[in-house]
Amino acid sequence: MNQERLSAREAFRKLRYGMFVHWGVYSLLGRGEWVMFQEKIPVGEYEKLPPQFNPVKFNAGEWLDVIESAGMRYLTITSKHHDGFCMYDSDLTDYKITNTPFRRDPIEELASECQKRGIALMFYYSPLDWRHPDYRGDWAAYSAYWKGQVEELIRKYNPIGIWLDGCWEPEAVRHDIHAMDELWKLSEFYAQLRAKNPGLIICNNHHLEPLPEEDIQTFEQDLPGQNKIGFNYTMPVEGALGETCLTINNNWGYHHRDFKHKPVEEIIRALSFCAHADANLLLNVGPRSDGTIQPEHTGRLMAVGGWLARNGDAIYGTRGKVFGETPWGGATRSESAIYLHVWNAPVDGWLSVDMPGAEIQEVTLLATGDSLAYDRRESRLHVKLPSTLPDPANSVVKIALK
Ligand code: H79
Repeated sequence: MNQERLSAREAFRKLRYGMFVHWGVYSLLGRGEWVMFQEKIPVGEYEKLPPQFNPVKFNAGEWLDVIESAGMRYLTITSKHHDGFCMYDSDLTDYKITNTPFRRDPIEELASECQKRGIALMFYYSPLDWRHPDYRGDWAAYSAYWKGQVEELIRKYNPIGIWLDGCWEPEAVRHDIHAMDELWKLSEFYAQLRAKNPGLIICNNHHLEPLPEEDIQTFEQDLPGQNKIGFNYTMPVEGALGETCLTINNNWGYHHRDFKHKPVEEIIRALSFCAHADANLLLNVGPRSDGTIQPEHTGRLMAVGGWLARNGDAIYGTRGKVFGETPWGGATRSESAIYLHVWNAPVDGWLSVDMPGAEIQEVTLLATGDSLAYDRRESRLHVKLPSTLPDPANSVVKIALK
């Protein structure tokens, strides 16, 4: 693996927590990003949406304010979803946001704001396309189209990487990474991208084992290794960056009747579980058609940001896979400390972990800095928790090492 790619992967892993944004003309209908498919809306009907799209309240600076106060370190946004509509100023199609009444290019505005603030930017791009006539016709022409768009996105907006979604068609390639690679010519394309951008991060949400040229293994609506919903076909593999993507309610794109917003506590648990499993969390919001993020979501994001302001040392830049399962929680580590993430405090107040060898300097509660009593017996470390913990979602114990 080339040096640029190695350092880019290290840098991506250190970010640990990002915002996923699903935003497109489907937000006008407010029934999720699959509305065209689910409600069998004909292309001609769906095409009436772009002329109504005018998100006058969109403000890239305000989105970045939310990202920063949420403690998120990167943004992955839909440049084109399965409906085929481009949210950026593409030279390869007229079906794009700069041809709506809005006229502006929000991707360009976000890219420049991210650059200003040091927030990394990735693009979601769907190679699957429900509208492009060549998709079910001239495969060579369609391949040139989608690959040209991905190259264009990289050239124009300089993202750290690309997040592809939807190479699972046709059914025959869905469970077979080699057949998928053969039909979509993925490996060949990745090599072309890397020839120009050696440090590009490549992600494909196919739910199969990552190809050698892919950097990220995704877990969609799933914590790493849990496979609760049945379409993340692989267990976490060595040598890939892990990334879980979750919706903040039950939809990716804006849904006006989805009130199942995840509690703050659940988001904190998901984030710390991912870090414990050595994976990133990409948490999604679906902004409304006026360009704003709903307050039910910004409020929750701020609260998680508050927890991160106190406990970020146990998340950013850490590595996971420190211990196996414990009854009380998980763990992460940095060069000089091990962090115990307490999700279910033991009733007797004693945490117990394997700690052979390591010389301990001090054991504290990360959020308050209060010292904790501990006891070492053989290769085990026992830490006494206080009777009231600083945070019901996750109180972190910091074991500073010598
Ligand atoms: O962009 C988001 C989803 O739209 C996309 N990936 C994430 C990041 C995605 N496309 N397909 N899938 C995920 C899996 C397929 C789910 C489906 Fe369904 C079940 C398609 C039809 C039935 C979900 C439920 C969508 C429509 C109904």
